[in-house]
This record gives sequence, C-alpha cells and structure tokens, in this order.
Amino acid sequence: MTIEKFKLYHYPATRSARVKWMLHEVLEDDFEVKVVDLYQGVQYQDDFVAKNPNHNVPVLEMIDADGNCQTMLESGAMVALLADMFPQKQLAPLADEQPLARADYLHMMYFGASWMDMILWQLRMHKHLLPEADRDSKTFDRYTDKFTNEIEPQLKARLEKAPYICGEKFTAADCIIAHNVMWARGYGLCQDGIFGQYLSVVSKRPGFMRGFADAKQFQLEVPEGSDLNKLVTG
Ligand SMILES: N[C@@H](CCC(=O)N[C@@H](CS)C(=O)NCC(=O)O)C(=O)O
Repeated sequence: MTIEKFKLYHYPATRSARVKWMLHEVLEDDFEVKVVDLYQGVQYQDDFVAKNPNHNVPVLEMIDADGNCQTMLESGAMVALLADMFPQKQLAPLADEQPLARADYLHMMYFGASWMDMILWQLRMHKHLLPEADRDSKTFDRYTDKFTNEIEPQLKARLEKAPYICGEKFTAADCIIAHNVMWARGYGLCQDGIFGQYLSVVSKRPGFMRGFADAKQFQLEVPEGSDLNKLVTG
C-alpha cells in the first residue's frame, strides 16, 4: 500500500529539519509542512499535545490510500523509514545485500539520534531553555567536555577517511549527523576544519538546501516575551 500524503510538523533548523531534509531527498517538494511555533508554546496547546504528548517536533503523519493515518514522533525513526521506503534513492545500505554496511549505517543513525542528541539536548537545556535559576553550568561544562573528548574524535576519524559519515556514499545517517554537527557548532563545538568540509559537501545537495531554506528563522536564544522557558519540561 502506497502512502498518499506525508505531513510534517516542523520548526526551522530543529530536529524536524532532519526529517524535512530527508523528505526533500525522497519526494522533492511533494509533502505538506505545518510550522509549529515552538517559541510561542504552540506545542503545549491541547490540540498539538493530542497529536504528540511529548510536545515537540517533528511529528510525521502518513496517510495511505484508504485514509488510514500513522503518526510518528521520533526523527531518527522517520529518517530511517523514509530511506527504506524509497530504496531507488539508495540512501541506506540494504541488510540482505550489505549486512556490514547496514550495521555501520544503523549504528551511526542511532548514535546520532540518541547518544549524541542526548548530549546536545543537555547543552541546549542548560544554556538556553531552562529558566535561568534551573540552569546548571557544571552540567553544561561536563557535557561540553564529553562531546569534545568522546564524540568529536569518533566523527573526525570517520570524516578523515571519507567524505560522508558512513564512507564514500551519502546515506540517511548523514541527515542526522550533519544536523547534529550544525547544532554542535551553535554551541562552539565541532570547530575543526574537517567538520566545515563535511558540511560544505552535504550542503550542496538540493535536498539539504530545500530542507534548511528556512533555517535563518531559528534563533538559539529564546526571544523576549516568549513563555518557553516556563513551559519547557525537557
Ligand atoms: N525525540 C524527539 C525529540 C524532539 C524534540 O525534542 N524537539 C524539540 C526541538 S529540537 C522540540 O520540539 N521541543 C519543544 C519543547 O519541548 O517544548 C525526536 O528526535 O524526534
């Protein structure tokens, strides 16, 4: 059964941009995007929480030809599924054809969407999102050190060998890792030239350009007048 419609709930440059990029890779512009204004707290309104009790983006709705709708709430799962749904795009090694390459690809996909993401989220929470009184500079510093000493060398070692995170070919894992690298650079990490080189390679892709065309709308600081610091639960 084919999917008739994809609808992405999105906010520029956040984790939903990973999925927007991937959707552009596989569908060009043939999907719907609904912007959820995170700084206005729209994600905490009842109708959005009914869709996503975790009150965050991305949310991906997929509607099949019979009108059945499946909702996904995890960016890593969305990117992985889209790569598998469009094998002709060759964005993921197939488990039966290249089991070792598939293992490495899944490893990097999950490393990006869980382990690395968890560290970046702590930085974001303790620098910009929590109410000032709840921010802990020791937590921020500890995760900065962890990222610098443990994560960056792993990424660097890969990118010194090949242009993409899993080797010579772009894969869907790059949608997660490159987004994380940009996120990390916003917090002063991933400053080595190899990361700039990596981003300059992936950012030449039309899917990337479309996915991040709205990125300038994102600001790291919560704007004056926003209640997000009071609403955020992490
Ligand atoms: N596990 C989720 C996390 C999504 C997430 O936390 N999104 C952030 C933006 S990067 C968000 O919408 N936060 C709003 C909030 O919690 O108020 C995923 O990766 O899909």
